[in-house]
Amino acid sequence: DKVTFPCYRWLVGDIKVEVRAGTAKTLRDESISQLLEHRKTELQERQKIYRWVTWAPGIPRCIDAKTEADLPQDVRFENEKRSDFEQSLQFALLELSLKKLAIRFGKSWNDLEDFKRIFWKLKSPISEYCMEHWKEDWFFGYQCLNGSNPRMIQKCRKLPENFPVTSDMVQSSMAPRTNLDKELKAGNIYLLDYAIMDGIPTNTIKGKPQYIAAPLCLMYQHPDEGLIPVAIQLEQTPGLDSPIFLPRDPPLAWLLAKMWVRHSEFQVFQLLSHLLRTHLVIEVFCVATLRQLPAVHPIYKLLAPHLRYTLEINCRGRTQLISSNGIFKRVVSTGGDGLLILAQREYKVLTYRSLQPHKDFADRGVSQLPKYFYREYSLMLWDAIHSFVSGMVDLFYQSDPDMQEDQELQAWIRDISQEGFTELPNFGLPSMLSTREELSTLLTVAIFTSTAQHAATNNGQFDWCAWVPNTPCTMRQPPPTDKDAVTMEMIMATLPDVSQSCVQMAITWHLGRAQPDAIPLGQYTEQHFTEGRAVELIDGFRTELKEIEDHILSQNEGLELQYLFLLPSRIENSITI
Ligand code: OYP
Repeated sequence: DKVTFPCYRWLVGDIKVEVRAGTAKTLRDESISQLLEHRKTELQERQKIYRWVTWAPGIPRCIDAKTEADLPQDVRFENEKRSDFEQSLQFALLELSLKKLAIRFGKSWNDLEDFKRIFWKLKSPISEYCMEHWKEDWFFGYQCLNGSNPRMIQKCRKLPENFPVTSDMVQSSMAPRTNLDKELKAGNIYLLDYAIMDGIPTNTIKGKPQYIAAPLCLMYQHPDEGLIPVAIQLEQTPGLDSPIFLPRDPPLAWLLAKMWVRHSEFQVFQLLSHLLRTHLVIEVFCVATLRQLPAVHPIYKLLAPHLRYTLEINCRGRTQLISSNGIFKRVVSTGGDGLLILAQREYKVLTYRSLQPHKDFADRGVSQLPKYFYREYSLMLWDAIHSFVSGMVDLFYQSDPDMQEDQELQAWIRDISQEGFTELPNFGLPSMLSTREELSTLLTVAIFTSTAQHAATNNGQFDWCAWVPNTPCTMRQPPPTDKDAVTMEMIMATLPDVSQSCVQMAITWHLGRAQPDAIPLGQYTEQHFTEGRAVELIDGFRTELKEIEDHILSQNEGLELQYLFLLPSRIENSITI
């Protein structure tokens, strides 16, 4: 009898050796008692080394490891990745300390133009474009659709009660022969609402308080100008101290109001869209998969490539980025208690639905917005991943009962919903899988989030944040209350100082740049599957990705501002940074 072997991996010195002979098997396919035994011990071993821990209450649980050094070798960075990560960070930080010195011994820091003096060497075509155009209203609108946080904008059918914009206020922004009421009815009005920022405690940096606002911003889909902001209120409670800023106000007042919106955007983008909704969500899948699925299990084989390096980067994030003396504490307004409270608020309202792009766009009412490249491409990618994953699921489970009976799989989903996403009664993910379609959707969420969604949020961060006034990480003065009193002096006193700006540039460069050892979406370098039909499905998936690649490239040809963050060849197969 031919015996098929489970996956073996071991270390020779520092080198990981893998042998993946054998076909994928669910529990019921396993007939040899020795191999059944092996499956059991493998899981027992893994559950001993991969344990859940509550790093902080009210956010997803994560891997029990104080630092990355506590992680088993199997899930650590390989040497090349580690030295590159550490060197790139050193390089960026050194670069910027030189800049700081240059400025300290140079002229003073008193005009927006001065930001140019730290804007050398580390730059990119989009960040330079941003420096030229960041003041323009259409560019502000463009970033709501195709910037780093393309999930904030929502349809506005009725003005919120706490945002008393009148028709008169915005009339001069409207196209001829229309008004706010008509446009609300026509579905051309949208909203950015940062209510979640309201009352978040602020950081104190070198003894100086930092400031946070909770803006509302009304957007209009103008027939000629595209999506533009038409009114901004910086606090949730209207009143004399929180005027509604308009494009026809003194230019510096309107500009500062937009900067305040973009400052909220920095926080929501980095902590909620990026950290919580990609890194931390995927970590739950990492831990559950390692604990509950043996390496021969088809779902383990399917997911493993999409979970590579995520535990280590998240450990590094917890110790160096969001820890009590990390980067956030040192330079960001939400550093300290703020970031956790913000993440907890978002976690409370996090839904499984919102991780599924078709549903998310429908719920936000943004399906009609033109030139929403993020929407178009992410739907294509979702569909391609979903059809690939469904093929795989149908290959290994002939029927729904077949899947229901897989005890390992059911333990896996229980681990995800009960151990990972704890304290989340309204998340909407069942703790038992009944149909193959439910399984395919769940796997598509995991793969889409660890690939496309992470690329869309992570990869543009340098492009959109390097020109600091466009997306400031902190604000050093309170929001303006008097439109006529806004001066350049006040703007410079509000924006991040030289050293905060330098750190923002260094870290976003470090995280946003292309990774040297990246494995692109759909490229499976370790051959987990050997079955003919599985290999065919992988090939089919790659062909679809190639078509999406060509489509995106041809659609972007000649565009002044290209949207290439979702180009399949630039999407990594897992969250590694
Ligand atoms: C880990 O010590 C990560 O310099 C980034 O974290 C940077 C370091 C370590 C090194 C920090 C050091 C990655 C995982 C993650 C995540 C998502 C959130 C990213 C937020 C980036 C914020 C940039 C802040 C600029 C001021």
